[in-house]
Amino acid sequence: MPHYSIFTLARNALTGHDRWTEAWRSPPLKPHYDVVIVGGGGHGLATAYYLAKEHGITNVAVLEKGWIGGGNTGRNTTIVRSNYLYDESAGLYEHSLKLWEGLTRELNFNIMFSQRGVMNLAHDHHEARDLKRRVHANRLNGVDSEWLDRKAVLKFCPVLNGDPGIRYPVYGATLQRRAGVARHDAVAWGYARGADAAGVDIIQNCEVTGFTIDQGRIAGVETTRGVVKARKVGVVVAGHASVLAGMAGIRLPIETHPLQALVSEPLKPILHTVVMSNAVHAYCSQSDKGELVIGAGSDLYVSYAQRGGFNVIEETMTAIVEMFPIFSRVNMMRQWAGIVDICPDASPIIAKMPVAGLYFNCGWGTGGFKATPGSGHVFAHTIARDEPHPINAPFTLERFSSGALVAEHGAAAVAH
Ligand code: FAD
Ligand code: PYC
Repeated sequence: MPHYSIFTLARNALTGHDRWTEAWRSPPLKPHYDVVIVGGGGHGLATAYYLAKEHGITNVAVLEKGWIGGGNTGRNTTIVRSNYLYDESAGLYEHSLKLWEGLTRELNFNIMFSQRGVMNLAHDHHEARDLKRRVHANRLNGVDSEWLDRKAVLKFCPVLNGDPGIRYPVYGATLQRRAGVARHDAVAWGYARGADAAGVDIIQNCEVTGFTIDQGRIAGVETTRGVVKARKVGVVVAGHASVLAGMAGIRLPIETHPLQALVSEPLKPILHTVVMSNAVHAYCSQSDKGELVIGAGSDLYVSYAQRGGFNVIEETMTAIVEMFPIFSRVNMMRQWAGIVDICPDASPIIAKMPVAGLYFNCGWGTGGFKATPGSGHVFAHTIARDEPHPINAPFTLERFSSGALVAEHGAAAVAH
């Protein structure tokens, strides 16, 4: 029995991190699986979990080139909301939000889901009109959404700068009260533990380097640990989808950009909600550890560097200090970037590919964390039944030739 310090026990109790995450080691790789999932982020692990739980498919391997949850799942700012404009997106993200609401109980793992509300600020009349339109669209889709005028915004979040003379004064905001934040790595660990318990093999340090395709049908994957045969392969590798698709001879309409975030030193509780602003390209919340979690706009250039440009952070901090002058003397502790896959319509692809038995789930861009449970749920359905779930049916690859886009750019409320 290993010895645990009081600090470890306290952290485990607070974060849901338990002995499983410390004691667990990758099992040996088998030569053949019914399904191989490439990518051990939250989406890949959730897919494996639902394949086992909802479809009884347990001869499954999740192959991860690094460590589970070490990609965008462990690098994001954890905002969970479903206030998207279009019916297709509202259906997808609301499905996910409903799963979030029961996830700690479902996984018996504290994912620290905190429905503290997400506000999207409007700084002028035009933004207000746009955001009000979204409130109405959300309500028509059964998604909770409210419009707050300037006075109500400042009452709800008094640390915001209420000075009407600043560059971007607060004009009003939308508020989704059921939205909030969760603990990012706990989501990966919770799904991993659930999948592992159902018999799924989770293999870390195993990079997929190619696909075996036999007469137009997937037959397996090539990896840094040898060839693995599989009847079906699901690929969920945020930031690297076009690289993997290229290995199968498929061209995806995706661009890859760094997206940055940073956290401050821990503070006593000061910000009880999530505040986002499209216009100033910044957003902020406070983690349960007390750190301010601050996100930036995405870097404009295409890159795979998990670092990002300094100019973006400078602009973000200028915006944050203007929005919250009270934070102007807080020290920033850590900064990083993740690599996000962006589709031209800012919506994901969750679909069958032209190679039989091959499925891709990608293109979540800057907003896929919130989708983790819903994405895994519908992707498992798509793989198990070889046809989309009604919720992901619109999110095809063909929409880029048919024109049936789900154009969420600007409507997704993200400051990128
Ligand atoms: P990942 O967690 O990246 O998992 C993919 C995995 O695939 C990685 O672990 C990687 O190592 C692995 N992989 C890659 N290539 C291979 C290979 N060849 N073989 C095997 N494995 C491979 N979304 C929100 O909803 N809310 C937010 O607040 C938010 N904030 C963000 C802030 C930042 C700074 C960033 C970078 C992203 C943010 N996102 C947010 C987006 C969100 O993080 C992602 O959309 C989501 O986490 C993607 O999850 P995933 O499981 O698909 O990807
Ligand atoms: O989709 O809400 C979001 C988001 C916030 C920060 C990055 N993405």
